[in-house]
Amino acid sequence: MQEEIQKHNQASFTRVSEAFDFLANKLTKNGLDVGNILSQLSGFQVAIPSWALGAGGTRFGRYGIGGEPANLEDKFHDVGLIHALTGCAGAISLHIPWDIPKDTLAIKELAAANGLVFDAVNSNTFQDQPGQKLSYKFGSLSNVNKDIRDLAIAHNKEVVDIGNALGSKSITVWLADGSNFPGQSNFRTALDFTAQSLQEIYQYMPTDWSLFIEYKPYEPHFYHTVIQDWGTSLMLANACGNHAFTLVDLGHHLPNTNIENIVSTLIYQGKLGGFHFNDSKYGDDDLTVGSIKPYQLFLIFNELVWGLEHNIKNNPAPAWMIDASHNLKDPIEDLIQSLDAILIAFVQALIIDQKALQTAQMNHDVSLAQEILQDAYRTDVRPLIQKMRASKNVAIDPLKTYRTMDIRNKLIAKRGVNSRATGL
Ligand SMILES: [Mn+2]
Repeated sequence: MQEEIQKHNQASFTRVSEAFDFLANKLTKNGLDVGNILSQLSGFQVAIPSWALGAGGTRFGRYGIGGEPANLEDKFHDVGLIHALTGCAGAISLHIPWDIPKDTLAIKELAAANGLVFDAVNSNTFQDQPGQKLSYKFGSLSNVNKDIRDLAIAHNKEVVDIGNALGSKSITVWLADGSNFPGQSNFRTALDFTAQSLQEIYQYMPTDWSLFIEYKPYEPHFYHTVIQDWGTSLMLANACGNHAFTLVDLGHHLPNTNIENIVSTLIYQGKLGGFHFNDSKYGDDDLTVGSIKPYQLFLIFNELVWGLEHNIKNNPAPAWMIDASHNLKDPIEDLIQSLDAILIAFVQALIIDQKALQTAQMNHDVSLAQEILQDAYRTDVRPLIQKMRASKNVAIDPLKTYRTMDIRNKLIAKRGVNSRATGL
């Protein structure tokens, strides 16, 4: 694999070198430390969730892509492949129970062989499992029935145990709990039960673990959601303790929400635990990162970079993950495009002239402040990413290499055209 990637890189070395030198020269003149930017880029790793390697579905249907990974081993292979191509997908995030490892030791070895570590594990109380006696239909951690709450808590504890055996250090809880009709649920009771249930899960975690609480304004329920927004998540995290954090999923906001402002506020409180990347036009569309609102992504990265550089409350390094659904594209191509978009926004944020921006802000120079941000945003930073990739011996142009190597057809030949990813 490595050798073949190198073969494809050969043709691009001169082009990359020239473009990089030109850009690096310009950035250095602007007072930027290009070596530092390259090393930050090189260290940036985004987790791929185990459910992202197959074709996604809509409420109306699902179309397979062919050669999908039908078991956990194949999923590791695919994430390992993306990591070998891009150099920035060095972690996998498991969904339980869709992807319960049968042999922990073997799975750990498989991860290591693919250069992967285990990111946050994800629990699932948004659907009933085969043979489950009590149902989550009317809620899980928030349910009025204590036996159902206990079942959901026990599941989360089991997910912690599985993650712990693998070397994971965090659990992400996303609750589908809510109601569809006024009067169906008592808001406060549901919230109170949720707080108690989360605290029980939190107490169970090893002390070096983190709990990430994900919020979402609506869907699957359409009248009320128990953990509807970042404020509710933050409140619940604070009620748990120091190792509980809010997780921001880009698609989990009402249209036009200022997500960069939320990110800034959470880092200010040291409570931004994790981040789920995707993009959307209307709701939780789960589209390719950067495909619809790349400027918003850049503005979010501006807050992330600045906030973590001025980290007054010691916000830990957030867990980055792509949480998207691939309904039309080859999932591997979609993930490569998402990783590219994330790296581009990250570098663009790194090259913002922060000193000049601060001066403009102090002088109430609104026009100049906008110019400074947009100057960074309009810079083609891809030569920096290509240079980083060339020096890491991964693909300079991952998507092109993936296609030239004809990997999807090879996967189809190996796994079959009807092979379907588990989960979803
Ligand atoms: Mn998510």
